Amino acid sequence: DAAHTEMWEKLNLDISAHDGLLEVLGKFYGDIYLSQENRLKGMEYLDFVLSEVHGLRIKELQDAKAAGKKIIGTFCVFVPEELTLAANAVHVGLCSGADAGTDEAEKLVPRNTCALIKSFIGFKLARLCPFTESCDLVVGETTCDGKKKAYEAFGKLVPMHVMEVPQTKTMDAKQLFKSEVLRYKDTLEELTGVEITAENLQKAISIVNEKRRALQRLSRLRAADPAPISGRDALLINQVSFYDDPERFTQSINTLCDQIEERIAQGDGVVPAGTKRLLLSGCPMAVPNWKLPYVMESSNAVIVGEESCIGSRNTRDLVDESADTIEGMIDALVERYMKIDCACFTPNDERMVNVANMVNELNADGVIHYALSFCQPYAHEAIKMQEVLSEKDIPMLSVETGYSMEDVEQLKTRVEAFVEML
Ligand code: BJ8
Repeated sequence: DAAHTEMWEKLNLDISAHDGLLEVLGKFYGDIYLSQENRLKGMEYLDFVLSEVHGLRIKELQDAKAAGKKIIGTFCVFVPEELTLAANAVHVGLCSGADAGTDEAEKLVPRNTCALIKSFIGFKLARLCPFTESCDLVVGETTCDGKKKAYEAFGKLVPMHVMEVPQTKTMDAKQLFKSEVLRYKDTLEELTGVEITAENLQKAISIVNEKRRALQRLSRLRAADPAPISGRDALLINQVSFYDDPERFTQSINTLCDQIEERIAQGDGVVPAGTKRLLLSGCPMAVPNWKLPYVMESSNAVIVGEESCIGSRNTRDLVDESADTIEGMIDALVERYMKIDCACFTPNDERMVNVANMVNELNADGVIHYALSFCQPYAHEAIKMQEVLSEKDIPMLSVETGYSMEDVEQLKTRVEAFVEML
């Protein structure tokens, strides 16, 4: 509507390109989401949030800014949301799940860079993302080579802070990460003028833990057969968890989980009992990267878990809440964040253990490993995971793909053949 357009103009978006994006997104969402049968009533909240993701949610961010709050954008689950919230700032994940401005982006990063990186650069250069344009600070991190080098170019386009994330989990590495957590705390305090205290940090830790608890509850409920919720919907929930207001989000997910419990008690599901169950494992899937989940769930299978940063890798571990001093809380944050089993670490054996555990807990019949094309860390781990899982007789299919729709048919043929042999 007119008020939204005015807001987008103020954010200096390219209005006609942005209109085009929303149209494509709306159509894509209709085909992949709204066409599903037996959807839970509680998903209406998610449909609403998604339909207003560039509208009402951006309005909320603008209102927050007008009230003096700062907006922090992130690309990785290593950036502690707890500190952002403690500094009374808003923490949002910047999506990067669609091709946009690719030609321009390829002037700043090599062509053989993963689609996620090209996407956040392309969205910025094409002036398409109201979240990026709303940010007072974007926080990057030294995870994969692609991202850390891309931030050198991206940092010329937006105000940036880059956290050094270590590549191993030794005591020294933890110490390094702790100093980076403290440096991020200082940066936030300077930006917001808010001092991070034991009191506001404790509250923030509890808010984020509650969000993770609600998502853990959702994950556990997906062990039921028939599957009570589609993988697409569960992915959407995890995606929305990165930009919705955390307390409102937690409440709506708990309401949705109540509905799921009722459904399970009645023996109902989104698919018939006995439908083949798949675990999706690998790179994060940012909005609107729904291609592979859609292909999987149109191949006589249902996704029962996402081993990904937009999924269990972000929700599995909670921050210990027993500390009552700021030092103790910072240590608890460091402990928790250094458990993340990102493929950028070496070694990263715990990820293999976590995937096998998820297969068991969720009664999955097989794993589809997903690496974005040109993503070195996850492509390496695909090979390792194939080995580890085959020793346990867990079937796995390794998929490498980007955001384009060109390979949908080919993917479908491979996924169908995999499901058939389960
Ligand atoms: S903690 S997974 S969010 S780094 S797909 S940009 S790895 S080349 S996203 Fe990640 Fe943090 Fe790790 Fe999670 Fe590089 Fe691969 Fe691209 Fe990737």
